[in-house]
Amino acid sequence: MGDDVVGPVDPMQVPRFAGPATFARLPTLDAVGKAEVAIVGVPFDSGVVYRPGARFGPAAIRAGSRMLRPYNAWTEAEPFARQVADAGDIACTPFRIEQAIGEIEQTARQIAERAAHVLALGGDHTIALPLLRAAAARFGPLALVHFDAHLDTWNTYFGGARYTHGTPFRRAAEEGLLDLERSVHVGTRGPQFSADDLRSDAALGFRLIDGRAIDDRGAASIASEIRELTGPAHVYLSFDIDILDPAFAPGTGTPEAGGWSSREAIAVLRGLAGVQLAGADVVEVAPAYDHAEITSIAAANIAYEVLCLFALERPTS
Ligand SMILES: [Mn+2]
Repeated sequence: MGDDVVGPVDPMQVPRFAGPATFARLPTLDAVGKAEVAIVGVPFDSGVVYRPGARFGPAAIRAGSRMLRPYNAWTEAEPFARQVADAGDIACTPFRIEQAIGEIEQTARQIAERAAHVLALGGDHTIALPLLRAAAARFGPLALVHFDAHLDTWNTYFGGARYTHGTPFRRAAEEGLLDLERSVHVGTRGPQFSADDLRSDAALGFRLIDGRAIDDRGAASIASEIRELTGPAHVYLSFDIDILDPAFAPGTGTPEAGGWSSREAIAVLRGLAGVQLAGADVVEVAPAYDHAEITSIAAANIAYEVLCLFALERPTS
C-alpha cells in the first residue's frame, strides 16, 4: 500500500462490528480528497415494477461489507492498495423519476472529478442510466457487461413510462452511451412477455449469454467470451443481484427462480481480470425481503470482486 493511501480500519484495533459504517470501513472521500475508486450509494427505488425497498440497499451492502479483507488470494488482487473511498449517498428525490435521474447524473459527474472510477451501490436498476451518462461523458461509449435475470431493455411500462428499472439499457442504447458491438447481457432467465422481447433486444445489438450457460459450459468459458467480446474497450459492469437465485439473494425487487449461486457469479467475475473497467454498479438489493444478511453479504462480496477488477485492470499506456 502506498504511503499516502488510507485503507480500511484495522480489525485488530477496532472490532469489525464497530467503526465507521462506510463500505469495508474505508475512509470517506471527503477525508482523503481524491481516490482511484469512489464508492457511492444511490438510495433510489421509485422505478421498480414489483417489490420496492432498494432505497435501503446501500446501507445494507455497507453493513454486509464489514468482513471484507484487503487481499484476494484467488486473483492476487489488493483492491485497497490504491485509494478507495466511500463518497456517501447521492441525495435524489423519491417523487419524480426524471428529476432523480438528473440529480444522480450530476452528482456522479461531481464525484468523478475526484475519482478515476465510480462504483455505485443501488438502488433499483433505473440508476444505471444516469451513471452510464456520467461514465460515457468521460470514457466515451461503453461496452456494457450486464449481469441480470432480466434484459432491462423493455421500452415502456404503464402507458408510456420510459424511465424505470426495466428500461435503462434501451434508453442507454438510444442515447448512444453504449458500444453495442461489445455489449452483453449475462445470466438472463425466467419468462418473457413474448419472443419479441429477445428479438428486439438482439436488434439493438446486445449479445446474450443466458443463464443456462453456467450449466452448459461453466464460469471460465463465460468469462472468456466476455473478455473476447469487450476486448480493449472501456467496460461498464452492471450487476443486478437478481442474477442470483432467490436462495442466494432473497432480498431483491423482482426475484426469478433458477438463478446462479453466489459462488458461480464470483467465479465469472474473477475470470474477468484484465478487462478495462471504467465504472460499475451493484443494484437491486432490497433488504426488507432479506434474511440473515444473505443478500447484502453476497452483494458486498460482488462489489469486492468488482473492486478487485479495478485493481487488476490493464495499465493504460
Ligand atoms: Mn435489472
